[in-house]
Amino acid sequence: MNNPNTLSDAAAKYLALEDQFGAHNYHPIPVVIEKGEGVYLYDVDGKKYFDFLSGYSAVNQGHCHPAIIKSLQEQASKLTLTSRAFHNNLLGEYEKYITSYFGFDKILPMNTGVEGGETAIKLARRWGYNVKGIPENQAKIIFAEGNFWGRTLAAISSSTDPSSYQGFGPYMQGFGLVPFNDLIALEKAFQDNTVAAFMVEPIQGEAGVVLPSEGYLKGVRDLCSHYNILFIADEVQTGLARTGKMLACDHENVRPDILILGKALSGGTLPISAVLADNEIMLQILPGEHGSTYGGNPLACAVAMTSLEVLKSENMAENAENMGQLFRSELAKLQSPLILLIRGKGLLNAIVINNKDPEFSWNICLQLCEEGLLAKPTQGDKIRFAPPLIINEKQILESVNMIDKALKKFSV
Ligand code: IF1
Repeated sequence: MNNPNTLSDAAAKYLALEDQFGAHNYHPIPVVIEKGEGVYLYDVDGKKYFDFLSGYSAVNQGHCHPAIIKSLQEQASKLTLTSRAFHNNLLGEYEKYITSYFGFDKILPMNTGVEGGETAIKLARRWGYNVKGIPENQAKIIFAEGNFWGRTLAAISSSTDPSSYQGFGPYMQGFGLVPFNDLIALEKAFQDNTVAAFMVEPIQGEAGVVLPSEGYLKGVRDLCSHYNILFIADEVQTGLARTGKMLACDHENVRPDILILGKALSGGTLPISAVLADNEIMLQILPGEHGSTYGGNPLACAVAMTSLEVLKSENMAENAENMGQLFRSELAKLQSPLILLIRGKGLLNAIVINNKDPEFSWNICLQLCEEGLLAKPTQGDKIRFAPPLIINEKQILESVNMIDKALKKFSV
């Protein structure tokens, strides 16, 4: 029932409401979800689906994880927001918890991923002026082509995707670009001594789950250290066990100077992001110079601690690694002529479809929806497969079976 023409009356009513009263800034799969539990979603007609998007990796812990919901409910009935004008009894505890969890001196709590990116860049600029000695207003931040870190004016100013930036100028100054996965170009860009930082996703998500060559992150770390440039890792999508390690940087045992986290920091319940760094960087921002009404609110602190705790106590990184390997090998066994390429790490995966027409991948996703699996195309000919990290072997096999059935409805 997922062809828009055959939607149930109930579903059609919700689509019409959004169409009439909401901005048209998204193009969702025509399915209306009303309930989530673990790896499953349920639509308004009661149909059950595997969620292979996980709220763009915000729901790593699974929908409505009982421990996270318990924390949310308990804290919500006690205290939710004080603003940072006053102290609250959970902020310090959370700050201690998350800094020791990731091994940094300090955290700056924010809400959305993009605010985490903005915060990281402000920190890097300040560090550039105060510590590195870059002349005022000259600091540069380098990004990788194909980057995605959100929708603010700064974020789109670094974007190489016209659908992100076109028609929204003028853009932020002081940004530079290098190709992703190119250490030679990076070293060349680093010859400029006004460069304060290089900000990069360890695996490019929006670009279509693009993995760098092995050794790239280590190379980035070495170049940054050598040229006294900060390494900012945007782990908003790749972090928190998604790729089979707590951080994607852990695959190469590298530690960024600034770490940005978001999404799954709340298990899909609230917008919670965090920027982690050591004192030399973090203490460059003084009282009154940065913040957010909701950043570090007690509800977020309680929820984030539990969200982090269950990642470890339920071995979600390990499960992501194992289930990811199983998923990719089972997909490969299908030997589908429609699949040009299978790539990914842990449970952040994508297939490249053997047909460049975006309509083709879209139709495959509609068919997947029909079979009972929710996924979305990206960059036209790629489909991302990123289920919650609690998925088990039986469910992986079932979902690959659904993918097989859907693909068999199409020919190259
Ligand atoms: C949308 C993709 C995912 C991110 C990285 C920062 C942010 C994001 C690496 C900003 C956000 C999103 C936002 C979402 C689509 C999406 C996405 F399709 F673009 F690639 F996750 F899969 N850094 N990613 O991926 O975080 O401010 O949104 O909390 O609809 O725009 P945010």
